[in-house]
Order: sequence, then C-alpha cells, then structure tokens
Amino acid sequence: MEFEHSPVYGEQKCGFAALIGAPNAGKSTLSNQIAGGKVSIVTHKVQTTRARIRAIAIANSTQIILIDTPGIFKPKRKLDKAMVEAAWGGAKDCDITLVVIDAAKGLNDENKNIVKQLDRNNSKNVWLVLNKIDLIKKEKLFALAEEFNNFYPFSHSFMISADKGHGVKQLVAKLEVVMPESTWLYPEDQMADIPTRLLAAELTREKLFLKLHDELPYSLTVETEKWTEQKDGSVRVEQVIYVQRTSQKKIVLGHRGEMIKNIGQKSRLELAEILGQKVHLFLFVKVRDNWLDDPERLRQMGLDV
Ligand SMILES: Nc1nc2c(ncn2[C@@H]2O[C@H](COP(=O)(O)OP(=O)(O)OP(=O)(O)O)[C@@H](O)[C@H]2O)c(=O)[nH]1
Ligand SMILES: [Mg+2]
Repeated sequence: MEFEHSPVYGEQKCGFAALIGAPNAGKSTLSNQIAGGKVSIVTHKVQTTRARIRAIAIANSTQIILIDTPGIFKPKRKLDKAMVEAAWGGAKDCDITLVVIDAAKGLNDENKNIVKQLDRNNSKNVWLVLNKIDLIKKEKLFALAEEFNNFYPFSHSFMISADKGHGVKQLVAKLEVVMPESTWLYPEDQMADIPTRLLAAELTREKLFLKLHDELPYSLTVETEKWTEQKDGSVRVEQVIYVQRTSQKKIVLGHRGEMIKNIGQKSRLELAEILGQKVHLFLFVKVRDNWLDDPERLRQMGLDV
C-alpha cells in the first residue's frame, strides 16, 4: 500500500537570522546578496537603513528569513533612538545573530561598543561576519578574526565580501544547517516582506542619499502618499519628501527643478523594473521642521514609537 506524500512538514526548515553591526558595515548589501535581489537600499553613507527589513532566501528545503537592521550608533535624535532600538530588537527572538563588521575598520571603538552589548549567554547563536575582505590583506584577516574572538566567543566566524559575493555561499550553507525544522513562513517566490509603498519610498530616499551631501540626507524622509493602479496597467505613485527647512527644499528641488527631476527619473525607472509595470511618479517637497519628532513620520518608515 502506498501512502500519499503529505505536505513536506518535518522536512522543511525555516528560521530567522538578524544582521546587526555598525552603520555602513554592509548589512543591507549582504541581505540583498543572500536574498538574490534588491530588498534594502544601499548607499555609501552611514545610517541608510532606518527600520527592520525582512528579506527571504531559500536554500534547498530551508527558508532563511534575514532581518536587516539599522546600524548601531550613539543615538541623539528621536529617530536615531528608534533606529537603534529597531536594530537590537531585530536580534531578539532570532535563531542566529550575524554581527557584520567592516573588516577595514577592525575592532575599533564603534565595533567594540557593539560587541560588548552582545548577550554572552547566547554566544552559540552569535556569528562573526567579517565583511569587505576585498579591502584588506589576507594576512591581516586571520589576526583580526582572532582579535574579535578574544573579545567575544563567537561560535563561528566568516570572511566575506558581501558586495562581490565571496564567501556568502559558505555562510548560507551554515545557516541552512542550523535553521530549525518548521514549515516555511512565506511562499516560495517571495523575496521580501516590505509593503510596496514603503519600498517605493525607500528607493526615492536612496536616490536622495546618493545625490545630496552633508546633513541633508539625515534631515529628510520620504513617504508614499497615494498609489493608484491605472486602467492601462500602469501605476500612479505620489510621494512626499519631508525636509526641515525651506533652504533644504531649495536644494532638493535644485536649479529649475533639475535635482528632483533627476531623482524622480531614477527612482521611477527602478520601481518600474521591480514591479514589472509602468510607473508615473510624482514627487512633492514639504517643509515640516518637526518631522523628526513626529511619531507618525517614524511609524510610516516602519519604526515602533
Ligand atoms: N569594498 C566593499 N564594499 C562593500 C562591501 N559590502 C558593502 N560594501 C559597501 O559598503 C557601503 C555600505 O553598504 P550598506 O549595505 O548600505 O551598509 P549597511 O551596513 O546596511 O549600512 P546602514 O544601513 O547605514 O547601517 C556601500 O557603499 C556598499 O557598496 C564589500 O564586500 N566590499
Ligand atoms: Mg543598511
């Protein structure tokens, strides 16, 4: 007699891996690399990621849910505090915590401060990920791994280049082994768990981060206000860029609106590619000096306040 093979419960594995670390360590790059697509925005600037973002990867019969988090730094503003709380909160209840380090920076004060805060009772689930190994000499790398392991008893250490993909396979293979038996939480073809409206706002914020200098990226936020599916299959998206001062609004708009036009174009093209749909994007700039203290603005970016 033959039994019908029931849904693969018992064979499937699924678990959570949080990526934490200093700003700019390459957490989002790694999360995207493992998920195999753009889920989190990436820039050369610190504090790019502002909330927890879930990316999803599959390795054979294992679903790995990656929690990308904001970088950990000394918070000053309300937004900073919510970001750092989101980062530490991301590591809570995760099966594995991956501590992502910019290897070129090494065990500096910033990284020491983060490692010091790791739970020593949970060290078997805390792994060291030395990233950006393309930037330092191999000989230095092993000494660096040792230095970190003397500071905290990481249960595993990996040396990778998230950007180039080096060493990432080995990391994923190890994650696959340790993830608990469980049914998958997401459908097989889902790569991210982020509302589309938020993803769209993030894409625009990424372009603003890349184009604008000094403090301006940290003085603005982007929200998707309207999302209208059109009869012709395209979508009309309206977004607001909140800045704190009129002088900042002028810079965002640029001479004769060139800056915002350029940003809108780049964001629209990328969004259209991700959605597989034509996009009409409309950007508005509003001055709101207190947006950083407005809980609603923080909630809109996916932060708990
Ligand atoms: N050379 C090199 N650069 C990398 C590597 N991984 C990431 N980067 C670069 O490092 C910068 C920061 O990357 P992100 O992924 O945004 O860093 P993050 O840790 O998410 O930063 P926050 O969101 O600000 O906390 C970007 O310019 C990346 O292209 C790597 O393996 N090698
Ligand atoms: Mg990031």
